[in-house]
Amino acid sequence: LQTPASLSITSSQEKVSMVFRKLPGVSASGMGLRLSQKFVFLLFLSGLVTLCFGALFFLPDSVRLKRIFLSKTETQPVTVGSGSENDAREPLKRPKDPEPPRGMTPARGETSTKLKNLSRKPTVSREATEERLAAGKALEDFTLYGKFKGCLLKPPLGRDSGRPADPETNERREKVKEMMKFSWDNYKSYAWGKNELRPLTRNGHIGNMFGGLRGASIIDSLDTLYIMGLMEEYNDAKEWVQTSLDLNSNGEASLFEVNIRYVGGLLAAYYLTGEEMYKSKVMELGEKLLPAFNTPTGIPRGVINLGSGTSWSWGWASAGSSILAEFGTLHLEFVHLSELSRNPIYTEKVMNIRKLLNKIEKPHGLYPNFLSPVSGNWVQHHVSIGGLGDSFYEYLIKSYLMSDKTDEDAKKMYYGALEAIEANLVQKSPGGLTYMAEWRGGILDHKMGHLACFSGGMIGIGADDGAPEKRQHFLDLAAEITHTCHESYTPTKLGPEAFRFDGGGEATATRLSDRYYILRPEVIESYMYMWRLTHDPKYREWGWEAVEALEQHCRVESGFSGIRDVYSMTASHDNMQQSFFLSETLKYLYLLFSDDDLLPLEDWVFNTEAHPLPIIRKSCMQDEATLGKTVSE
Ligand code: DMJ
Repeated sequence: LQTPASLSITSSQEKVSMVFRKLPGVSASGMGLRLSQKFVFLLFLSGLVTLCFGALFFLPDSVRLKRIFLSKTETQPVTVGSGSENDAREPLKRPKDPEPPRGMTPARGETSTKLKNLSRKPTVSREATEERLAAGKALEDFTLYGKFKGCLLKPPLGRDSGRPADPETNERREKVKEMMKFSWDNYKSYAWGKNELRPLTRNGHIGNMFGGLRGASIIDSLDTLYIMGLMEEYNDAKEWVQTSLDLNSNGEASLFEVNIRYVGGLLAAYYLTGEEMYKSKVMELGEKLLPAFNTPTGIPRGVINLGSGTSWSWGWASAGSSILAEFGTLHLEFVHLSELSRNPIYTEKVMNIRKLLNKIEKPHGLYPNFLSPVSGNWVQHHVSIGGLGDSFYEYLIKSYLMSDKTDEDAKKMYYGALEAIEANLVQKSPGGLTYMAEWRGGILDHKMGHLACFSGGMIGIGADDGAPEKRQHFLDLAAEITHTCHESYTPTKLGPEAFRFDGGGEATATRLSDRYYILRPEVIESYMYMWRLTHDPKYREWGWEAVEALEQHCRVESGFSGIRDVYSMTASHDNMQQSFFLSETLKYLYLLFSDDDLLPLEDWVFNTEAHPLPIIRKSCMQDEATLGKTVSE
């Protein structure tokens, strides 16, 4: 059987023999044989040459043969510039790595990113130029961070990370560290990347406060893990921020919550570690918050869509108003955003709020909780040192302290507000307890929220800068408020959400709906400040009571949970481990049992979520000599 292919071969062989038949003296078959031998030989030779040439590429650059056969550009050292012949022959020298400013060591055994970047080899391509620019920026960042470090009076972590000499105190501190590790490990096992852990159902909670941002517990824990020396856990947290914190969310966020937890948490992580990654993340986030200020008065609204920038007021806030504790709790973080970005816009935004509040008439010198972002007028006359008002007052005194005591307006506003509070809100109960009532258009509501218990610490840290004749009085007032809040912690030794001083009650929750405790920090926060200010051992004892109570009533198999009734010895858990438990409650307890040189108050202020921000020493930062300065570790 003949296939069409075999037919075609036969026909071409016939064509060749027809050609060879025309050459005289050579038989067609003999001539074809010799030609095909030559052809095979030539093929072999050319293959050999190709192989040898190819092999040249595998020789080391120093072999002469290689330099002869291969072009110069591939083997010569890279050169830059159009200088003299001599210059051209010089291999490009690596720019000398800048010496780290004295006193600036990479964070806790890590090589910081900026140092790694600075030591990378440059090339002459476009990438090289970009790399050089990046290196220049890294150097600038490095310098900025070095300057900030040089302006601290003391090392942030103290002589020995705040380890107390007294063995019992140290044991207590270790216990708090164990509680942090336990909370963190369970969050990591069951809720990694979500906002909070639900410890009973062992899953994660996302909620709707952060506009689609995730990992609130991670961001809130960064600095706590770091100061406790839980480095493995800190590194997991850092890696998550680096690889998984997605700021391109498109949801509705509380401007206040995102600011105090995310902006505050990232800023603190940057200042403690010098990791540029935190800085660039917080810059990106800060920009997304700016559209909230686009209102007729510049007073931001409470809710912002992080994607579109559209903002609006909370549905529950009367007549589309903004909340004092929300727009009044941006100052510390925004001033630091301006510091780091060298862009004044953030400071301008919060200064504008300050200006309006300063100008507007205040009933009896008090600041009501609701203000219209459109008209700039108060909407209701409800005044409270607790929820809706609280951290506005806190940020006044802390703005003054954070400015290295140069922000005189903040100081004036703070002491003015405190005077009005004392005149109108501060009360003594029949049993002799000092408390802060709430004020509704002149009528007092004799109730104090757990949130208002932060005010013991606030009045304490501001005591020393008040008028000389008032200093002792302020310190006494701070101690009295803290004492009242401690009194509310009974019988479980945990405190209710709100307690009253009327109807025969003394710091007692009379309504069932006020009896819950959601792992809040405020009372413990005041213990910490009062300990630092007075060293009265009772504050450490009270803190230890709280640790034991948390262990007994809030610790469950897979984390810590809030409870529904602080008056019941059989706990009913709310199944939520709040992120502020990791950021604030456990941090303040840890600081309470540490030496005062861990995050010393001479250098740091804590934002309202307990994230430490450094005091800005403007004149020191501008001083050329600062970079070489150091504080002894
Ligand atoms: C925290 O998020 C902050 O302290 C805020 O200022 C008020 N409430 C919680 C903790 O209770």
